[in-house]
Amino acid sequence: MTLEADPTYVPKELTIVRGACPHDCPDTCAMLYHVEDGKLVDVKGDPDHPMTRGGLCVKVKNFHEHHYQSDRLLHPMRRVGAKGAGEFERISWDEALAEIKRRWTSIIDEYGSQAIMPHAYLGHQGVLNGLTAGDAFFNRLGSTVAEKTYCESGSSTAWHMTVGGSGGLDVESMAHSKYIIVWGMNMTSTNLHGWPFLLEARKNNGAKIVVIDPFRTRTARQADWHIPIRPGTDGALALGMIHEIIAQGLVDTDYVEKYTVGYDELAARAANFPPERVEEITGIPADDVRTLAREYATTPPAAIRQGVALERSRGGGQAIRAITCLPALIGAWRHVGGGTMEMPIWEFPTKFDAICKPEWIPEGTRVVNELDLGMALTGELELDPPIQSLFVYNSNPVSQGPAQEKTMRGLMRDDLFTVVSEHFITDTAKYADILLPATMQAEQLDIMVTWGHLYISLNQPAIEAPGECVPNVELFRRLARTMEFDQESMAYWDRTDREMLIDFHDWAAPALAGITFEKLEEVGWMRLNVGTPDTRAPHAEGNFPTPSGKCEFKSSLAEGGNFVVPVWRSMYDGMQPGGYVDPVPDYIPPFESPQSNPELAERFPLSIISPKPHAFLNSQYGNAADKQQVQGGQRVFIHPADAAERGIGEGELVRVFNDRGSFQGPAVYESDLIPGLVMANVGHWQGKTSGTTVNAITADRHCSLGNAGVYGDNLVEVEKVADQAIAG
Ligand SMILES: Nc1nc2c(c(=O)[nH]1)N[C@H]1C(S)=C(S)[C@@H](COP(=O)(O)OP(=O)(O)OC[C@H]3O[C@@H](n4cnc5c(=O)[nH]c(N)nc54)[C@H](O)[C@@H]3O)O[C@H]1N2
Ligand SMILES: Nc1nc2c(c(=O)[nH]1)N[C@H]1C(S)=C(S)[C@@H](COP(=O)(O)OP(=O)(O)OC[C@H]3O[C@@H](n4cnc5c(=O)[nH]c(N)nc54)[C@H](O)[C@@H]3O)O[C@H]1N2
Ligand code: SF4
Ligand SMILES: [Mo]
Repeated sequence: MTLEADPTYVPKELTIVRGACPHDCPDTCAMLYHVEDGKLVDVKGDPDHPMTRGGLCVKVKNFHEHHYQSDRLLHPMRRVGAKGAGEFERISWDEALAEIKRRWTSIIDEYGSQAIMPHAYLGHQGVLNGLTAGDAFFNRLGSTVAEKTYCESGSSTAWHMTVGGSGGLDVESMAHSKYIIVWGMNMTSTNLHGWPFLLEARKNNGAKIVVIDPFRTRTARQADWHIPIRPGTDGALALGMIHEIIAQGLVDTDYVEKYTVGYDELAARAANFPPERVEEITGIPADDVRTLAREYATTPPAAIRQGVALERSRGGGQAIRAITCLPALIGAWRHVGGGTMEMPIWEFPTKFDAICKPEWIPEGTRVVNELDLGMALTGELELDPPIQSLFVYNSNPVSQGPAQEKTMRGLMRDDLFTVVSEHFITDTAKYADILLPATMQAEQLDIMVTWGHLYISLNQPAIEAPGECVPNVELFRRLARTMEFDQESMAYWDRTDREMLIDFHDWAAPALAGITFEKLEEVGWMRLNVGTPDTRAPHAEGNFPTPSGKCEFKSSLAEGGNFVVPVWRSMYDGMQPGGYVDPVPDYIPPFESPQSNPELAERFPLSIISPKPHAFLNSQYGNAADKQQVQGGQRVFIHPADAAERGIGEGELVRVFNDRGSFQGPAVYESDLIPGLVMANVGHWQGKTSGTTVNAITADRHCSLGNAGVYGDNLVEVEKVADQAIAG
C-alpha cells in the first residue's frame, strides 16, 4: 500500500519567537520558542549566539514541557490543612488580594509595616521579574528591607574592592589564553557554555587547564591538572602564589608601578605564606604551589575563572581579594585572554535605583538579611516589631537557605501570615497561607542581563499564560493597586512592561551604543559595545574603576572603617557596615574545619560541601521526574576511608548531622574527594528525601565580606542509620 498525502490535513503553522533563559546561570542562553497553534512545542538554543551555539543544558533542553508540567500552580490558593501539610483550595485573585490586604492592614495597624518582610532571590533573573518587581513595592510599603546575599555578595564585594565595577575578562576571550585556572567552579555543570572557549584555547594554543577544587569534579577530570584543596583555604593558596611570584622574581614591576596601589603591603602579607605553610593549611604539596605560581606567571595570556564556591566560607571574600590581585601582579591584564573573570554584570547599564526605588525606603527602616530568616522568624534574632508576615517570591528558602530546620520551625508559627508566589508547591510554598501562581518565561516579556557574558537579550512572550498565572511585575502592580498606593507611586506601576524596560536602562550609555529596544525586538540579543572577544583587554593600561583608578592591592574602600561597598543596589542595598575589614588580602581560616576548630571537630570531624546539582538549577527541576533520573536522589558522597572508619558500606543509608540538624541519604564511595570531606548536592526536594535536605546542617552565620553565606564551611558527622535505629 502506498501512503498518499491526506488532502484534509492542514499543516500547523510554526511560529518562532525569540527568548532568553530566565535562570540564575552565567550562560543566559538565547532561545528560540517554537509555537504551534498557541502551544509551546519546542525550545531550542539559538545557533547564531556565540555562547549558546544552538545547545541548551540538560535542565532546560525540554523547557517547553516544563511549562506544561502537571503539578504546576495555575490558580491562587488558600491553605486549608495544617501549616506545611501542603493542602490548599482554589480561590480567585480578588479573594487572594483581599485577604492579603486585610491581613497586612491589621498587621500594619498593630505592629507597623516593618512587621512585613519580603524574601526573594534570583528564581527569575530578569530586569523586570527578577530584580525589579518586588523591591519598589516593598520599599513603598515600608516593609523590613530584606538583604539578599545568597550568592555573589562576598565575591562582588571583594571584586569591587580590588578592581572596581569592571566586567573583567570576557569568557570568550579565554579562547586566546594559554594558561587557565578554573578556581572553585564546576564549569561543565554550572557554566557549560563557557567551557568550549577553554577547550578551544587548549586545541589552538596548547593551553593548560588547571582546576582547583576539593573534589575531582567532571570539570576537574577533563583538566590537565587537578589541584585538590581543603575547602575555605583558597586565600592561603593565593597568598602562597603571590609569595612565590615575588620570590621567583616573576612580578611585572612595570605594570605594578603604573597600575596598582599597595604592592608593599601585599608583599609584606604574602611573606607570611611560604609554600610549606600553605601546604599545612591547604593540603597542597609545597612544590605544587611553587609550580602553579611559576607556570601561571610565565605562560601568558594567563586567565583565572573564579567560581562562586570560593565565597562560601568565613574568609571567602578575602580569598577572592587575593586571587583578584594575581593578574595585576604578573601583568596578565595586558593581554587579550589574560586577567580574571568573576562576573561581568557590571558592564550592563541597568538603572538599579530607577528600578528598586531606594528613595522610597522610609528613613530608619531596619534591614534583615535573608540568610537569617530562621532566626528572624523564631525570635532568635530579637526584632521589634517581630516578623508577622513573610512574602516569598523568586526563592525557595527552605531548600536553599541555611539552618533548614529552624526556618521550618519559624514557618510553622500560627501567627505568621505567609504568602508565596510560585510555579510549584515547593518545600517553602508548602507553608504558605496564600499561594499565587507565577508565569514562566515563554509567557512574559523581559530583558535578561547576565553574569556570564556580554550580550543583552530580550525575552518575548510566545504563548498565553495558563490558568491565572501572572508575571511578578504584574503581581506587584496588582498589589500596589490593592494597597491603594498614592498616585505618585502608582505612576511607577501604571507603565506597561515595555515602557518599564525602556525606562530601566540607560540607552545613552556607551555600552548600549547602537542598541535599542526596537532592535532587540527584531534580533533578540546583541553584544554590548565593550570591544570584541578577539581584541578586548580592558585593563591593558590600568583603567580600573576603583577610587584610585588602579588595581587596589590595598583597598581604599576598606580604609577608615564604616565599611559599605556600593555594589549592586537592588541586591545588596542596605548592606550593613561590617566592622573592620583588613584593607590588604589575608587568609582567614574557616569557622569550622578540623584545623581551625579542633574542639568542634572532635564531635563533628568531617567537612562538608554542597555544590550545585548537575540536572537541577538550585532547587528548580528537582520535582521533574526526568531530571531526578539524571541527578539521582539526595546521596552522601564520602571517601572510602572515612566510610570504612565508620563501618559504612557502599549504598547504605546514612545520617549526616551536626548540632543544627540532619539529613539522610545512601552513602556513595567517592575516592575523588579529599579524605575528611563529604559532599551532598543542594537542590533536592524534601518530599523525595527523609524530610530534610543538605541545608539542615548549614550554619546561619556570615562570611567576613559581603554577608555571604557559609555553605562551604560546616563540620558534620556521618553514621549508619541502622546503628541509630538499634541505638534507640
Ligand atoms: N547545573 C547547575 N548549574 C548552575 C546552578 C545549578 O544549581 N545547577 N546554579 C547556578 C548558580 S546560582 C551559581 S551561583 C553557579 C555556581 O557555580 P559554581 O561556582 O561552579 O559553584 P558550585 O557548584 O557550588 O561549586 C563549584 C565547585 O567548587 C568546589 N568547592 C567547594 N568549596 C570550595 C572551596 O572552598 N574552594 C575551592 N577551590 N573549591 C570549592 C565544589 O567542589 C564544586 O565543584 O552555578 C549556576 N549554574
Ligand atoms: N547548600 C547550599 N545552599 C545554597 C547554595 C549552595 O551551593 N549550597 N547556593 C546558594 C546560591 S549560589 C543561590 S543563588 C541560592 C539560590 O536560591 P533560590 O533563588 O531560592 O533558588 P531556587 O531553587 O532557584 O529557587 C527559586 C524559586 O523561585 C521560583 N521562581 C522561578 N521563577 C519565578 C518567577 O518568575 N516568579 C516567581 N514568583 N517565582 C519564580 C522557582 O520555582 C523556585 O522555587 O541558593 C543558595 N543556597
Ligand atoms: S540554565 Fe544556563 S545553561 Fe541551561 S539553558 Fe539556561 S542559561 Fe543555558
Ligand atoms: Mo548562585
